[in-house]
Amino acid sequence: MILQQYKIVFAGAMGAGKSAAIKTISQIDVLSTEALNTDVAAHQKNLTTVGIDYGEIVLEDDIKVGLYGTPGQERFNFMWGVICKGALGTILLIDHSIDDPISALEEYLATFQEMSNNIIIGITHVDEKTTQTTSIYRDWQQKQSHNYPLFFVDARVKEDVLLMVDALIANAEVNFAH
Ligand SMILES: Nc1nc2c(ncn2[C@@H]2O[C@H](COP(=O)(O)OP(=O)(O)OP(=O)(O)O)[C@@H](O)[C@H]2O)c(=O)[nH]1
Ligand SMILES: [Mg+2]
Repeated sequence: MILQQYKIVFAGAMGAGKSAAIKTISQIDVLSTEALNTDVAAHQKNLTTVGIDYGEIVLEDDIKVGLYGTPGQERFNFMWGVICKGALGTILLIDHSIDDPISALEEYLATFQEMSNNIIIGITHVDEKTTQTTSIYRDWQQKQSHNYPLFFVDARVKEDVLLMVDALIANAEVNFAH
């Protein structure tokens, strides 16, 4: 029997791995809205999400989780608020291999803080970058008044994505249960 149903949002910039993360853990065929990428200046990849990705996973205790992926491109930012409505929280994915991941993190965090008070940060593509150290995130966290849980993950790895989903649900249970 399905006892509870949650909605979780995957957010973050183009190519961070939102669609990949949903495909990695979804137990149903993902409903995706990927189209040919015409913005190669922003990212080289072939496909980009232009609507909503949707997947589902049933966790222990029969908790059914709807997985919603946002389109990363700024031109679709009008959709972000709509997708976040009623969500348990947001998993914000940041691509470590881009030029200035801290600026991207700050920008996306500022935007999604307006729509969600339960946020988990996932730093992706860590395996790709050798020149930039991951200690930039620890330094950044030390300057913040509010510390969001932050994980180094690979969106293609099931355990990594599930770790973030579990953290988001645990966070909601601890902070927003009353
Ligand atoms: N090497 C590496 N590749 C990754 C990692 N995470 C995701 N990827 C790959 O990076 C690409 C990310 O693409 P998407 O999942 O389409 O990115 P997205 O965030 O949905 O992007 P938009 O829909 O364009 O906003 C995919 O090819 C993934 O397989 C990672 O940690 N390391
Ligand atoms: Mg996508």
